[in-house]
Amino acid sequence: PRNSGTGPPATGPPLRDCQIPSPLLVGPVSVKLSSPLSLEEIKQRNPLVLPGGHYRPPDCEPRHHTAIVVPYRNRQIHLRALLYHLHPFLQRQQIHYSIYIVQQWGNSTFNRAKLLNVGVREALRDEDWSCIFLHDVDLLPENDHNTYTCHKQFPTHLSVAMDKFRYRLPYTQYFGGVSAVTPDQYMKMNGFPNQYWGWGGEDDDIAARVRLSGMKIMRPPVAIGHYKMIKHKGDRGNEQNPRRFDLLKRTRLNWRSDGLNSLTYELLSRELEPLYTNLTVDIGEDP
Ligand code: UDH
Ligand code: NGS
Repeated sequence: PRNSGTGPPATGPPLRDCQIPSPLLVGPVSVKLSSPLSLEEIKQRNPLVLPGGHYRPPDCEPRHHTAIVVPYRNRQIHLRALLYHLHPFLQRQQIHYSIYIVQQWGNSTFNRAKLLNVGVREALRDEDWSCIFLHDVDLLPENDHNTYTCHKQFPTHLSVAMDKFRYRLPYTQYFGGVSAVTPDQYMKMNGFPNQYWGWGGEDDDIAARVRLSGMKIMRPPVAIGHYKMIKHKGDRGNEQNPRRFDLLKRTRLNWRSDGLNSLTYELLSRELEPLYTNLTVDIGEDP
């Protein structure tokens, strides 16, 4: 297998385990949004990141193995801002990680949750990740004590205090933005719905699946779950989904049959870019 694995590097003496918490953490960071650097410049600032956006702490054995999955189409500027912030952020946390950009091919209506399903499946073909992050491209974490690791038992919602919601949850069940699952938790909830084409509701469906599969949602304290959202208008091809309320009424009936076990797609390409793995995928269209 391609698996470079969760074990120590093949050569050299064994490393000591990374410390908890990481001594490199700085706490709150100020997030600059204007004119992100070029990909080339970001690469230069992150010399230890390997092709595909892969990183492993050089001088200790990481305790965490996290895949970051980003649903994506046509958000170049946001992507650069995310990579600029996230690479140093994750390196300060001394995590072994990779960043996967799951790009929806074509012009059919955007489907965030289905892209996330694809990302999870493809990431797990690479490595035995212990944690999978589901990360919107326009959200930048503002405090590195918000660790990008998973809770053993339950899914986690990380973006609990976004600037656009005046640094608090918009509503208790909100699960949008940035969340995380272990492969086991993901399987238990049968992944995410494939049927939400367009904006809205898919995150509420995912939150409902967590509950329906007998789990609950973990969250960091509001004081550290701070995120800045890069402001933007709604995207062409991601108009509000008029069916989202009807779909949400049926989550209880549908979650066992729609999800990971009904996922179909065609992977068109898989490229190891200097700062991320680029998956381009045909996920079909709203029937
Ligand atoms: N995304 C893309 N490209 C698109 C659409 C969505 O990459 O064309 C991804 C991206 O990762 C984004 C995520 O899907 O962060 C969620 O989409 P969003 O940013 O549109 O959703 P959000 O709720 O913002 O964060 C909505 C702003 C417009 C609201 C219009 C409906 N009231
Ligand atoms: C809810 C949506 C969620 C969305 C949240 C925040 O109403 O998908 O608003 O939206 N649920 C439904 O539409 C059923 S936001 O303020 O970010 O545009 O995430």
